[in-house]
Amino acid sequence: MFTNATARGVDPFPAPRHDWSLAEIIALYRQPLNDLLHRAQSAHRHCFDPNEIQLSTLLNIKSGGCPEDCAYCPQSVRYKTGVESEELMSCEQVLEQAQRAKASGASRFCMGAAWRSPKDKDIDKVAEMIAGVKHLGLETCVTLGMLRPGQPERLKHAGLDYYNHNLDTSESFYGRIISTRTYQDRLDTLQRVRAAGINVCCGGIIGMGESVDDRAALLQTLACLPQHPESVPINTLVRVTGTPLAGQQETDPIELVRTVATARILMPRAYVRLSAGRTEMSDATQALCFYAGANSIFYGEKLLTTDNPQFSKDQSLFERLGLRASTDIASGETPAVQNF
Ligand code: SAM
Ligand code: DTB
Ligand code: SF4
Repeated sequence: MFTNATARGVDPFPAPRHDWSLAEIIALYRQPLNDLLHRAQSAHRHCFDPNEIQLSTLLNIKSGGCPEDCAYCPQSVRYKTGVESEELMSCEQVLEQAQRAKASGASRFCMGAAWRSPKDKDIDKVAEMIAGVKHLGLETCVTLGMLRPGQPERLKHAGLDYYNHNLDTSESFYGRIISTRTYQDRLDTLQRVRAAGINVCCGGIIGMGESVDDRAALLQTLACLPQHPESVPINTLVRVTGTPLAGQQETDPIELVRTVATARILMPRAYVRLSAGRTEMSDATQALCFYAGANSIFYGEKLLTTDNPQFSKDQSLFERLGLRASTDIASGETPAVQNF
């Protein structure tokens, strides 16, 4: 006898929507946690293996000295955070780190640069790095700031799989965090990246003093893009001494779990990444985030300038939770060594 909803002709998982209202998202976010988690985990299981986590490794290829004023960021030249301004790394240095990431089991290698926007000669150098990383059989991702017309095409040509560019928060809270570029600037870069055929990695930060409505509005903007981002990083603010946000209150872990679960429901096919902030999170919080639908992490002992959990700590967490590293690589071979 057919009893489930699909068999009765009612698909419990209709095609992903792009028309969510703010009120609907707030209602999802605020519902009793068990109901929210159940719905998020059901959506997750419909689209993904619930025990598989995608591993991305980050490398800061150009550290510090950034002219922008993002209030959370230790790399802005405006704040005294102790982060030195460095030149762009050489291609050889980058490829050495990419080899290590591959040997550790990462499937994606993300290169970040503390730029407002890259110059054309920077694009040439980064293109060489992308081609080299791709040749190693890793997925490639870069985050270089705002891109001008024509630049995404050159990155795509070099073999770029993903471009990370975060909206960070809601449009209305945004002005409290950044004054040197507009929300629309960010949307324009995202649109150019998408038009060049590059996968979009776009998310935000929680714990900057924003309200639940701001978190819902950020998720609404992401979920109402013509195509959902393929990756959605959810960062928890890392409170770096010297930045204007250093004195923010600690983020309530339950709010993080709610944000992850809501992102999973709104963008069921996206990789939702539990991003910055994991060193300060308990194992239980991370486990709840994985249950809520997070299926990607930054793997490696450093983010850009701040610490990320030790390899051994993540390996033990994965073992205890019965999680595996995903070996899916959209564009190449699987990693040579699997640590999990
Ligand atoms: N400069 C480029 C840009 O802003 O697009 C690329 C690098 S930037 C550091 C990438 C992202 O890292 C930011 O958009 C923000 O979401 C995140 N981030 C930076 N500092 C952070 C912090 N202290 N805590 C959490 N996330 C942070
Ligand atoms: C993203 O969403 N988070 C990463 C990556 N994209 C580039 C960066 C987190 C940075 C945390 C602070 C730091 O280490 O400087
Ligand atoms: Fe610069 Fe990016 Fe940091 Fe903003 S987030 S200050 S643009 S490095």
